[in-house]
Parts: sequence; C-alpha cells; structure tokens
Amino acid sequence: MALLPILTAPDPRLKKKSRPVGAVDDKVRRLMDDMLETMYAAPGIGLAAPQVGVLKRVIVLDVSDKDGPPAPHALADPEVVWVSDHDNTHEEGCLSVPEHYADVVRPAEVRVRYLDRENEVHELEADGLLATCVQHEIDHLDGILFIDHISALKRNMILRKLLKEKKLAAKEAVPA
Ligand code: GNR
Ligand code: NI
Repeated sequence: MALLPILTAPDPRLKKKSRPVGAVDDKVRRLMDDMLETMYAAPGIGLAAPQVGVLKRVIVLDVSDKDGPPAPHALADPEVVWVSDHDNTHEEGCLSVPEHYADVVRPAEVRVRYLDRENEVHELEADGLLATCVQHEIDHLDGILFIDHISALKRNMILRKLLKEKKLAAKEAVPA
C-alpha cells in the first residue's frame, strides 16, 4: 500500500475525462487499495483516481460513521443508471479544493452500476450523503469539480485564491 499525492485545483489533469478500465485486474486493485489508504489518511469520505493524477475511471468512498465499523467501497467504471426526480442540497468540500465549501444541488437518490474489486458487476442504490459523495466522485471522472456546480463568480473567487496559494508555495519552496 502507498500514500499518493493529491492534486489541487487549478490543475489541467483535474479537468480531463478519465478512461474506462474495462476490467479490474491486479494493477487496478492496487490503485483501489492505494486510493483507500490515501482517502483515509487525508481524511476524506471519497476519492477519485484523477485526484491522484491517474486518469482512470476508479473511485473509492466510505461514508460510514467514524464511531462505527468502516465501510470501504471501491468502484471501477461507475455509471449512473437511474436518478430520482427530487433533488437534495448538501454542503460539499473536496480534497482538491482545500478549505472551500459550498452548497450543491444534485438528485437525492441514484443507482450506480460498477465493477467491484473482484471485477464483478454490481449496483449500488444510494441516498443521503452516499448519493452526494458518489455523484461528486463520478463528476471527477468527467473533469467536473463541485465548484463547477456553483456560480461563476464564487468559482472564480475560489480558483484565484487557490492559484495565489500555489504560487506562494512554489516561491517558498525555491527561495530567490
Ligand atoms: O472528503 C470529502 N467530503 C465531502 C463532503 C461533502 C461532499 C463531498 C465530499 S467528497 C470529499 C473528498 C473528495 O474530494 N472526493 O473527491
Ligand atoms: Ni472531490
């Protein structure tokens, strides 16, 4: 297992569309395991492969209560096959958009078809936080961040701030 570095916005890799894995083999399983370790260490409730610079359609999540047993999920080639016709608003954050939060409106319930760690097809029916999280992660596979669901004004404020912080960090790493 290994901890993987998490990319932060703005980064062109976070805007790209990821490719299907087709089948879950040992290499994809290793990616899933490394992503779960990275997600728990962050800590986060979800992580998508492009956030660690791997443009493959793989996501992991665990929305379980921190006092209860863990409930890790690893999904390859996830596909939303059904959405409810009612929406839900949830405050979202993202490990790739550190320290910024905003309300996002999404379908309240979804059904997602995917390949599991053993390359078997499953369907996950989600509501509540799990529905929010799985849609947030699938968005990452299509190059979409939660800030793409809010106003352009708020989005650009956040992106400018993150870019400034990146430039400052780069300057501090290589003093003149
Ligand atoms: O850790 C995370 N928390 C979170 C909270 C509300 C809605 C979505 C999320 S996902 C986020 C981790 C992350 O960036 N996944 O891509
Ligand atoms: Ni995210």
